[in-house]
Amino acid sequence: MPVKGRDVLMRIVDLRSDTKTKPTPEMRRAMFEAEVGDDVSREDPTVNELEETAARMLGKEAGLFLASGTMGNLACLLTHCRRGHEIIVGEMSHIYWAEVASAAAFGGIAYHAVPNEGDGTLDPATVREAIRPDNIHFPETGLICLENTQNRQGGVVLPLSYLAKMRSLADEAGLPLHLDGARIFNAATYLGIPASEIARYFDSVQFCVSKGLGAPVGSLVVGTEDFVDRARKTRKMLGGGMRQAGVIAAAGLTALTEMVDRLADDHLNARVLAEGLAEMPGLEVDLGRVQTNIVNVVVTHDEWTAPAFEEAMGERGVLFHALGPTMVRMVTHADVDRSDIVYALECLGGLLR
Ligand code: TLP
Repeated sequence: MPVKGRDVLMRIVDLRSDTKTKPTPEMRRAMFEAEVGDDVSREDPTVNELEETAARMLGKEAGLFLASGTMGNLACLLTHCRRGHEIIVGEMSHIYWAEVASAAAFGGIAYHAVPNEGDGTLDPATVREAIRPDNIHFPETGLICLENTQNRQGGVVLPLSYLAKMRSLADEAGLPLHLDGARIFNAATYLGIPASEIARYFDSVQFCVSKGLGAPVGSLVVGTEDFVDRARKTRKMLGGGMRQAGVIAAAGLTALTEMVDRLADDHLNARVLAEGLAEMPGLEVDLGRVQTNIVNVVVTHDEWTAPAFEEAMGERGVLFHALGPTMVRMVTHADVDRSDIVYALECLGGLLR
């Protein structure tokens, strides 16, 4: 994608996030033509269709359209829990790291963070220990949260056998299980199964249409009819009731019907990128962890820290983020094709040589 740089036309390869995807021409057409109504009173046919489609694809009774993944997760947490509850989350999870402690701020809910293993899982024994026994001094555990794919850990996918184990653990403890499935369709693509095969282990799932699926806005929450009815009320309480939202839901519908199958291309591009990076001096990539569209790269180069590397490459039009002093993250998506990957590798190689 060439854009006007300071004084020349500069090619930009934007690997900062799959949230950077722009709506496709099909999405814009669908948005233009969308039938709309007042969604607060459930009169928007396009929102209704999106919510039904999401529920069907994830094998749940009902769906709810929200403004963002953050709002989707928060609506679920507030619906499952009450003030004084504690939720068990991975210390690398997006809910814990990057959602502004919203469940604490708005719901009086405490986070009980447990370590993520290298493969993104939470050790079941550690989770079992984190569940509070009945004791007058202790808060009550209200929910266990997992994330799939696991963003901060390079988009790794949780195995189905692990999900089954965590389901039994939650059932034994009488606790609900929530999935931050912002990228559940990437996980399903990697496993070669429908997303419903992942969602079946969870009471509630939040997923985003605004990431790899390319829609400009929105997330969905799916679960039982009763849960989603209550989450709808929570969304209203958060100020998230929308009116003629069919205009944006139309793009979400296009995302679900036309953009899921192409995620495999992003995964292939991520692999090509990762293999190229792994050969460069001063960069390390754990290729076994490159399963979906995210590549975490450890910068071991003598002359470069991750932030300096980010800045220098940014000036050359290859954009990505440093996750700390030694780690950068690159994300492939619908607006990055194979030639962009080849170009990015050339630029990166040029800088490190
Ligand atoms: N992730 C974004 C932001 O953190 C910048 C990204 O670029 O990866 N769950 C997971 C696993 C996510 O990765 C994200 C967003 C969210 C929830 C929140 O979604 P939004 O941004 O729609 O609130």
